This record gives sequence, structure tokens and C-alpha cells, in this order.
Amino acid sequence: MSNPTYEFTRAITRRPSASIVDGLRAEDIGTPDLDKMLSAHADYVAALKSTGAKVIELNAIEAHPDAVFVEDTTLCLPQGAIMMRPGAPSRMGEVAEMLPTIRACYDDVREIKGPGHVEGGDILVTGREILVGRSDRTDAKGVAELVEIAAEWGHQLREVFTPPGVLHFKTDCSLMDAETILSTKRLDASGCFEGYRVLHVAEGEEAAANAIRFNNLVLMASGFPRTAEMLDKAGYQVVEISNSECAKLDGGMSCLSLRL
Ligand code: CIR
Repeated sequence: MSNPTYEFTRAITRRPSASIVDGLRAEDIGTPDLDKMLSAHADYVAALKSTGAKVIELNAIEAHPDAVFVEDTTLCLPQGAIMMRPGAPSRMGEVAEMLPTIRACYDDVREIKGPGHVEGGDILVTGREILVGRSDRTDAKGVAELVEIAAEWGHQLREVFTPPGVLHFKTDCSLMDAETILSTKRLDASGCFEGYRVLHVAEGEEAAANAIRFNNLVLMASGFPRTAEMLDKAGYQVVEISNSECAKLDGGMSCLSLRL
């Protein structure tokens, strides 16, 4: 029987554009190199495809430097899709760019109309509920609007909190299977995963927490050997992808795709 929290037939990605050098970042730790990012992006898409999924690869958009981070534009659920309303003003236009593709994939497409904001990176869908982390990008009004739509589709939504200084809730956690979460210790300490099986990323490897379970694979950023080994021992089939360039823009594995 299929498990909609991590079994998918399709994914949507968008190629990085040359304007990626202007992408948002909390701290300047270097300019992203487009060629390196393109190469890692190709590896990422190949890994998704290797599971048998179809990947809809959208063209780069120069006008939106952060558009490669498609996850923030849409919440994809089995019943339909919800267009987000990013809290970063420079990212608002990415939602309209994504809409035609989403309409082609779903019969039921809703939208966060505002005035609140929600970004997909703050949403973790588990086997039993939807966790939404309030953050600098996702506010109470946005969460309230999301609650109503999700409830219509029979989903329970629980508001949680993204730690201060962390961009998105999922910067610090990922779903490994319907009941198992990979998390940093700092996020797990907030108590938000009570009742779940939680695997901690290794000390000093906090940036490994943004991974994705996609069909039989776990895609994680390379360079975090102790976390990769822990996941391997726990029985997951891990694929490591370079995240050096996306990391300069606070992006990671989940941000680069919509999974449906
Ligand atoms: C931003 O600050 O919005 C982008 N530079 C990074 C977005 C990462 N997205 C995600 O974690 N879902």
C-alpha cells in the first residue's frame, strides 16, 4: 500500500538561473557558483528519477533569484495543492510562476490569500498530521488560513515554532518515514516531536537535518559522514548530493523540489 508521506510518482524542480548570485541569505558566506550548482542540481534530479518518478524540470527564471527553491511556493497534498504566500517579498512572484504547472497536476488548487504568509519550507507533513513552524517567513495569520484549507481535506494541522535564527522549520528536520523524523537536537528539544521516533543528526552536522525521503531513497547533503552512517545503519538507502552552493543561500535538499 502506498504511503503518501514519502512515496511519490512525480517531482517538480526548477533549474537555477544566473541570478542565483542575488539569492537571499541570512549571512554572506560566499557567492554561489552557478556551474557547481547546476552540476549538483543535475545529480539531485537524477537521484529523484532513479526511483522511477517522473521529474517535471522547469526552466530557470532570471527575474527570481531564489526560484530554484520551489518547495516554498506550494504545499502538495494527496487531495490537492495549496499555493503559498511567501514571507519574503522578493519571493512572492515565484508562486504565480509555479501556478500553471500545479494546475496541470491537480484538479483542486487552493491558495493562501493573505494577509498572512506561509512558506513551504516551514511545513512538515507526517503520517498523522501537518506540522507548521512559525518563523520569520510564516506567521500566525498564514497558519490560520492553512488550517482551514487543510481541515477541509481532513488533515490535522499543528502549529510549532522554528528556532530563532533558523530560516525554516525543515531547515532543522526531515521526514524519514511516516513515524520517523530526522532532527537537530536543538529542534527536538522544543518537544515538538513527542510521540514520534526521532533520529538526531550528529553533533556538529546540523546542516544534515534538511534531507528528503523520496521513495526508496534518502537524499542528504554530502559532507556529513556520521549522520550518513547513522541513517545507513538505521536501514535507509542514503544518496549524498553536494549542497555547497545552495547552503550559501540557506537552501538544502527539501527546498529543491515539490514532491507529489
Ligand atoms: C530564501 O532565503 O528564501 C532562500 N535563499 C532559501 C530558501 C530555502 N528553502 C527552503 O528551505 N524550503
